[in-house]
Amino acid sequence: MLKKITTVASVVLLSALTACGSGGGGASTGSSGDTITMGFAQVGAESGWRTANTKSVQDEAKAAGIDLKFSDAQQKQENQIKAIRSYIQQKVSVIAFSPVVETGWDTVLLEAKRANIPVILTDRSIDSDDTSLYKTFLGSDFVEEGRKAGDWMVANATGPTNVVELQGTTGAAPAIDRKKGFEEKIASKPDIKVVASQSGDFTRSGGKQVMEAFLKSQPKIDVVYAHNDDMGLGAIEAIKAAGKVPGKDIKIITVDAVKDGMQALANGEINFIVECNPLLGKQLMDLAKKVVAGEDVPARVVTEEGTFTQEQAKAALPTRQY
Ligand code: GYE
Repeated sequence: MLKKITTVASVVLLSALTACGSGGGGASTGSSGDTITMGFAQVGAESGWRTANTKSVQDEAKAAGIDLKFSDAQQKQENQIKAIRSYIQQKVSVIAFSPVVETGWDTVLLEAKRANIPVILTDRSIDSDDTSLYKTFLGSDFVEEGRKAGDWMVANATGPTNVVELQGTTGAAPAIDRKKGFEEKIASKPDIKVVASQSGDFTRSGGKQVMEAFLKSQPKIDVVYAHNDDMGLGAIEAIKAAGKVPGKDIKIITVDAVKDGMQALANGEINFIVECNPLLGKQLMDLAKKVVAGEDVPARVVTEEGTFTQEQAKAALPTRQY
């Protein structure tokens, strides 16, 4: 601890020197004293999950006394990179972000590393060989979520089953991994076929649009596997508009278990939801405090989550937080 403070103090001194005597002021770095400043580069506001996640981060930062600088990248990597660069310039104590896609982060994260600003990945991970670019990754096991969806499919398929898949954002960890886990589980059942698979970008309108196209191009659809509730809810609209009954004529599996999804599940329009917990704020702030204090943190923190059937959704809804 003491050693860390000394290291950080010399960094502050160094940056003060390189600032060419620009006359005091300076950002509140965790190092300069009490307040930890966190720069948080959020993906966007694409889904109910994201809204709940943002609220959790904002509420818990406040509760922890952490000064939060928050940006919304509108699902664009370039915006997230810009936000991270600006946090580096502002000399925040810690940067946390949820990478919109998996690849292409090494350069900007190296800049953060050189500036001695620790980075925490939250919700989504990156695909990089250099694990020294971040301190920890807090979030769900998306492959496992895909497996849970696949298990339900295998257990509930009766005869030949045509599945259409609504993928999340192209290149995003949850889209890649939820696809992978599902495919792994249905591989043993040649009767279950994914006949079409396309990205709906994790949004309701995206899910609706892609489902409309699937309904036109696919002669027989038995099941929709949507990588999140919002796209599943969009698909429900498309299915109804095509004169079919969601949950009966076409079964629906989704991931997230946010309120609107759970309501549709309880109403019988969705058949199964795999839970993905967006309430990461508390754990994130705890990790941030440790990282800024130079304490060791586990390289990976996995969130605990379950699954919901229609009956379980009815029971859980009244006390659901998000
Ligand atoms: O499932 C989806 C959101 O990264 C886990 O992003 C998150 C996913 C979530 O848009 O609804």
